[in-house]
Amino acid sequence: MSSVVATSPLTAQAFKSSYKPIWCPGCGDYAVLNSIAKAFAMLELKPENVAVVSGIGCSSRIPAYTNCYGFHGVHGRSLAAGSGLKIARPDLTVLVASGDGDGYSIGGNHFLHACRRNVDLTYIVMDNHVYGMTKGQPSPTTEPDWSSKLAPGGTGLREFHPLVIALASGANFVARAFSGDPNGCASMIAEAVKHPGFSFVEVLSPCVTFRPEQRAWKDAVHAAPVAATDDPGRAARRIMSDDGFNIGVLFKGKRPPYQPGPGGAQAVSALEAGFRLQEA
Ligand SMILES: Cc1ncc(C[n+]2csc(CCOP(=O)(O)OP(=O)(O)O)c2C)c(N)n1
Ligand code: SF4
Repeated sequence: MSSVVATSPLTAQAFKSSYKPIWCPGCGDYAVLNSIAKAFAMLELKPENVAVVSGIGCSSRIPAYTNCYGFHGVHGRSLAAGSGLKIARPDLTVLVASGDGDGYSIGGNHFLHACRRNVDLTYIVMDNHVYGMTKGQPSPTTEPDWSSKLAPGGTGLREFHPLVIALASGANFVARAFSGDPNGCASMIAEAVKHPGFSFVEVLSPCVTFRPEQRAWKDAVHAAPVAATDDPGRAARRIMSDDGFNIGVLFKGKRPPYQPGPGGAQAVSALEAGFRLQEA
């Protein structure tokens, strides 16, 4: 008689590795890690079917803290690696993680073209409006008048507007989440993973060391007053005029995800063959 082994869905803990994060106590990234693990559990994924890809920064340490396949690459290139991986291995769920410095500055060009390509992956940016890992330089999302030791008097530069740029460039799902609401953040990440094409979730995640005033974000955030739209123009107008603290799914598009043609699939197999290790 054959026995039936019941398999129950995995818990969020099963998606975490045994490495203890070395983030500063109180850093928002702890909660983002929890939300990502929770989202994978909600979706009943398995760690061996998920790849987490990142660049460089405190936020980009995330792959090591998950139990999934991981790639901690070079600064600003996470989307190039993640897009290539998804094209070569469409069976995997690919989540790319970044910070505002990694993703919008050195990686800004990749961001535009990843939105345009619409490869079916999820892009999470932990935005703390500062370069945390390299000790507090202003990033593209830093407020122009934020004065610090490294930028006395502020940069005077207008902030980069990631959500609007994502919409203008063709992202198929755009949301803003807050690390201080881990359940809401987990649900948004799960929705982003399920949505076809390039899904972008900007997570406000305070850097308590270089931007301690961001602890007040918990009082500033509020639910977006309107439901997600499928009209990118309308979504962009709303986001341009909001206060930067509207939390929710803001845009759900209908663009079909990128599909490599037969030539592309053949090129990937030829590349794989070229890189295959020869037996001694
Ligand atoms: C090519 C290159 N340039 C610069 C650096 C230095 N560097 C490492 S992390 C980082 C900024 C990270 O900031 P962000 O992405 O906002 O992440 P956070 O640490 O705030 O999470 C920089 C400039 C690098 N590692 N490689
Ligand atoms: S420096 Fe900032 S972003 Fe980096 S771990 Fe510390 S609190 Fe987090």
